[in-house]
Amino acid sequence: MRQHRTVLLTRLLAALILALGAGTASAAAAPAPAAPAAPVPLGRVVPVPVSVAPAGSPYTLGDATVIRVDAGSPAAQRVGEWLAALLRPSTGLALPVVAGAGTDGIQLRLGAGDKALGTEGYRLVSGPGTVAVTANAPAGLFHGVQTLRQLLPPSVEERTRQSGPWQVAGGTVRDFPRYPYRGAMLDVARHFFTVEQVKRYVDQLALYKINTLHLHLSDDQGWRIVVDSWPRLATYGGSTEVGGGPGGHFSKADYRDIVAYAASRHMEVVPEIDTPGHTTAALASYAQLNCDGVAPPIYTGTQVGFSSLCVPKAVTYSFLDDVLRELAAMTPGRYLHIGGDEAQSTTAADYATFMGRVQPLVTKRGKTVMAWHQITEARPVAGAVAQYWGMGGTETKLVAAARTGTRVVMSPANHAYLDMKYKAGAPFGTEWAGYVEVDKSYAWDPATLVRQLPASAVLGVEAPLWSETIDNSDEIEYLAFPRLPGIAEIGWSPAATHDWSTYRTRLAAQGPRWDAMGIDYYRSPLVPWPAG
Ligand code: IFG
Repeated sequence: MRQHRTVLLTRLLAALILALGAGTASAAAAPAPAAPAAPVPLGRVVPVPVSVAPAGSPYTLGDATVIRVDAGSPAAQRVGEWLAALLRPSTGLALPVVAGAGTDGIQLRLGAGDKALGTEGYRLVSGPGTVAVTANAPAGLFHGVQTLRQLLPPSVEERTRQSGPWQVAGGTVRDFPRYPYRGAMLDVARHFFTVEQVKRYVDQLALYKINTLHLHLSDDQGWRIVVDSWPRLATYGGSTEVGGGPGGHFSKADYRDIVAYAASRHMEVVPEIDTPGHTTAALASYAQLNCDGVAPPIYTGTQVGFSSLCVPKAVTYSFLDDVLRELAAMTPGRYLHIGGDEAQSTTAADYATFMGRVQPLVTKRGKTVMAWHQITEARPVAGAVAQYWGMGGTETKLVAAARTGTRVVMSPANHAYLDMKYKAGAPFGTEWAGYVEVDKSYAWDPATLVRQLPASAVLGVEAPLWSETIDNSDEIEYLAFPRLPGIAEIGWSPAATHDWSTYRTRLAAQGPRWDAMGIDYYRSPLVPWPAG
């Protein structure tokens, strides 16, 4: 009996659902008009701006939109052309770049009359008739344009025609960086990366207002830059890499190409020749550089700390003088990085002697010494920059050096090393500094990371990507995204804005943009990525 009643009830329920379904079906016949996609909210930008004041209606790009730049500023013109090249394919709009007056369209204006913006800050004002980016210098225009880019739909990153509307939310953004040095390092020594692969990474860094590209050009496994006075460094020292692959090297023209490309994205290149350790590729290229006069084979493994230039030999310093002379001549940037890390095969006394003799080879050419923070075991010259790669806590020698003028770039290995695995078993990366999921890479403050370090000594931040375990762009992108944007935010945005719970939603909104850019990112389960 129960069975029978159940069947009846089920049938009745089914009939009821059908009837209702039919009812709603008729209602669905007249679908509500699709609401126009709301523009990206003004504050949904990475790095988060200093101040955001939503107001009024959005600016809508259209056929008549012109990109207006100040007359007489080639640099502003180049920012306009860069923006036009980004927007034309996806919007299908002409977007002519016009020098001169005009108060409509997309305006890129210098002379912001707001000193607090510095050279990299900007103001963006968006409303129905115009969206205007104003800055004190072209770099500020370029960074303001990255914000404008992020306020447009992610589909603007596509290289084929997309449907709009192309709107920029109404209101005002006022923005400028917390730190002047916001860097990313690419290790082209363990595995070699081509000029094109470096340029692709530069373009991805520019979206997050990174302004410094540090290239790790030499190590035990490879020497990656031509030095005319020591030609075997590149031809032999660059002939392999971790795992024994073909390696490679940059010609001087390649290096100049990278420097110019980075500069066009308002990024300064910092070249690193790691010394006195991490030098097997050089020692293998020239027997006379070795204390015993015997050249070792180039190393294709991943151990560290076993090599050293020969500190007592005079040839070591004429070698480095030649290398640093040629490097300085093709580096418009302020810094030459001389490494200094993991010199476990150099005695402390020799290390101090070595650093005392090598730093002047940098400063006499008008360049600033940069080195890993172990240089504070020796005596950094005045104005030197120590790059901190510890894990926070107490660093007495670093603090002492900072108190006498050494500035510090923060690259804590347990937060900012992009070659740390996300989690156990993840592909690519290493784990000596622990696993670093995206929340951990965001969870630090450069001003308080090292106890007693004067906050005023912190020049900025840098995210190193060591390449023992990667050798192509997809793998760079898997490790760099989604962690790099958070480190860029730590370098740019006010400390008061630092909050994982709000950051993670802004980060999630970057996912569709990376999809459109073809960035092969790690979809961390900690981020509420949009569906679809
Ligand atoms: N430490 C070494 C790097 C690289 C890295 C990998 C520094 C300064 C471990 N030195 O980091 O050469 O091997 O995570």
